Amino acid sequence: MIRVLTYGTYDLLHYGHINLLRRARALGDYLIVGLSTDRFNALKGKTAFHDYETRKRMLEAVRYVDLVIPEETWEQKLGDVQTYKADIVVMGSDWKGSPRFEYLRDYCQLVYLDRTPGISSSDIKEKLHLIKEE
Ligand code: C2G
Repeated sequence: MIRVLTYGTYDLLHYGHINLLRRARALGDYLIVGLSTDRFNALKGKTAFHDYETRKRMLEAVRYVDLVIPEETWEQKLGDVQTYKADIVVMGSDWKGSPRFEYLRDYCQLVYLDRTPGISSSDIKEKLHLIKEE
């Protein structure tokens, strides 16, 4: 049983997120998502449109996701790898080489998957705002 772990805010769930989750799950047999809490988003300088509970419920409805856990700090990742016996940590390529993840190489496999171009939660928010104004 290969267990895969990934992290994110997953706000306004879109096909870029789904592409990541599908490919991450395909690397193993079980996918855990560390979902950024609203407090942690504030730490990341992000304000999600949907709150944690809503984002969690939406993620849990995705066929590729087996378990959603809260991501509350940057530092919890090694503990999560050990607690959930993750064999692989997967992130989108925008995180490639980040010290926030690179140290995990001593404890598990670390895989960066290409981001899906042309879509992001912030773009969606911007475009929705423009439509509202028309
Ligand atoms: N992603 C992607 N393609 C996009 C948008 C996002 O592959 N067009 C990926 C990101 O690279 C990330 C995941 O989808 O792996 C979730 O994206 P975000 O919710 O934006 O996550 P982020 O804010 O980068 O949070 O501790 C790590 C952070 O919690 C990651």
